[in-house]
Amino acid sequence: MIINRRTALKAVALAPTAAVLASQNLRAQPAPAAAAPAPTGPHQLAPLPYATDALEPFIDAKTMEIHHDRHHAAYVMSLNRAIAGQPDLAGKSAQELISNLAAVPEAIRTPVRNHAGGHVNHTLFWQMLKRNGGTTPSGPLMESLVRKFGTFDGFKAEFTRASLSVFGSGWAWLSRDRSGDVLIETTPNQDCPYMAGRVPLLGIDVWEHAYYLKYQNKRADYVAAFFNVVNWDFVASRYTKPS
Ligand code: MN3
Repeated sequence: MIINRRTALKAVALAPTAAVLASQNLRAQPAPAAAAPAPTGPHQLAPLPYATDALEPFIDAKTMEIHHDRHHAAYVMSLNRAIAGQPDLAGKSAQELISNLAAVPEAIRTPVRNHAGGHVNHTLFWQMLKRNGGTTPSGPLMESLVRKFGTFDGFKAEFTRASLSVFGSGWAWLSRDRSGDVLIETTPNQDCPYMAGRVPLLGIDVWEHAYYLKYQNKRADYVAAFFNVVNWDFVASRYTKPS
């Protein structure tokens, strides 16, 4: 067979490349839903306590929408899936589950750790933020911060350093230990200070999904912006609450 240019082009057209096949496969996938289906199980996703654009320009609306409606929703759904068929666990809150992981059967301990941790962390995170936040705390929390870090700016610098030090995905926290002292710590993945018997007061999510759309690789800019939307009344109230 004589192959002229036309038949060669035709042959190419009839034999799609792997890349073309892959892109057709991608197109055949159903588009991801804007929001995960309602969870079936004891754990529920509460709505954001404010509009998705409430924290603009510091945290953008699209990031908040995806972060809450998809990421947080997925933690709730996966937690319900993990504890399905475990009637002993169904009555426990996510906080109770992560505060005593030893009581969770070993076969599901890792998914419970990850997804109950993600549920608790994000439920707190939304409440730790608000429109026109920022400023400084007052009362006993402020006294503790000054005692520990010298000044409020000293605390901010230390918290920022911790946030930037997280390698990979995780969180930085201001926590309260059993003696009532404040401390700054970081956790990997969706681990939470509750897992170590401490009370999380303020946390910053430094997973890339929390800031990449607006800040890309500039995590330091995201951390600096975060301080403009901290709900210090909520954080201070956690410092004085019993548990
Ligand atoms: Mn997150």
